[in-house]
Amino acid sequence: MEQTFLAIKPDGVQRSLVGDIIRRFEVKGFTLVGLKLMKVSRELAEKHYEVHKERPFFSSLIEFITSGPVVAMVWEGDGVVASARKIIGATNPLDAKPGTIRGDFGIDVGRNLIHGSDTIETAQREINLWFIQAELVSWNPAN
Ligand code: IDP
Ligand code: MG
Repeated sequence: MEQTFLAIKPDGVQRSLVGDIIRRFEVKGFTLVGLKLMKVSRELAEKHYEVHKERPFFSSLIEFITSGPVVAMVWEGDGVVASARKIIGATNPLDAKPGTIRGDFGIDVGRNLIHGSDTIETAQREINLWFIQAELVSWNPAN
């Protein structure tokens, strides 16, 4: 079954949006299989954002993601990687459509509330980086 990695960033936690954000993926019909609140180490943050290490915003991105608690999650379902990206919205919240998480709650690209894996391959890499297998729960939703 297809899985994606999502992380509510420190701004989402600080602004008490955890419940609202999780709810959007639940009511859409995806299945939550991993969930933890954690303070992210610099090492994990740098590995997670490795592809951006030459970008000018890299150090501020690492500073921010390690600044407070993050809610790390794995969600499962057919097409979940691309669908979650649609639910999240464009990287810059000013470009994100109303109805998306970033479109509804943000105005700043450096405070865009949530991370979502961009491809199935990236999702597998990120799930393995953030979770150990024993932290993931395989279950069949009754509905
Ligand atoms: P994504 O989160 O929509 O996949 P990426 O291009 O992978 O966007 O960038 C990773 C994160 O880096 C973004 O979510 C955002 O927090 C930050 N970021 C991206 N572009 C900029 C920028 O131009 N200025 C500041 N931060 C940026
Ligand atoms: Mg990305």
